[in-house]
Amino acid sequence: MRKILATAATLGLASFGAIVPAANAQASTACNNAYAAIPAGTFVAYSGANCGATRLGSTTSWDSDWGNSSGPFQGRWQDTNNAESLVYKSSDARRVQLFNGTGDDWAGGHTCIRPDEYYMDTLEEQYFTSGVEVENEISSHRFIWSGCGAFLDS
Ligand SMILES: [Ca+2]
Ligand SMILES: [Ca+2]
Repeated sequence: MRKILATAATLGLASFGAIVPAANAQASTACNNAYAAIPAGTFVAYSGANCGATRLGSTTSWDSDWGNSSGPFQGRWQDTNNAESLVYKSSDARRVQLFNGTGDDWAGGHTCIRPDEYYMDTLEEQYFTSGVEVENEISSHRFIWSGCGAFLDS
């Protein structure tokens, strides 16, 4: 469903009402608008569900610690362990690998957002390979060309 909505957004909002369930219209519009607005290759995380609350970071690069004061995600908005929705406007076959922990050893529980997922309007009931729920638990990310132990599933 989310993939259909994202595709609809690229075609224009005129057709939106025909396929969006009323209860989800507002939430889906926010993530679709976010997807439409960002440059290709950009990954964005929000502190709230439905691409709401604070936009924690928007980047085409990696960050091995969302809680420190360097890179696209910093402690300013309490980025680490705060993301509840994501947008990824892929420009190639890379997926964004998301980690529960930090560090450039890129180890521990992780999952990925596929290049054709478009966005995740919630991270509830999504889990890292460690079994930890992804919602409010992402602390680092990078782009990878292949492999990943798990994928977010909308
Ligand atoms: Ca950082
Ligand atoms: Ca949050």
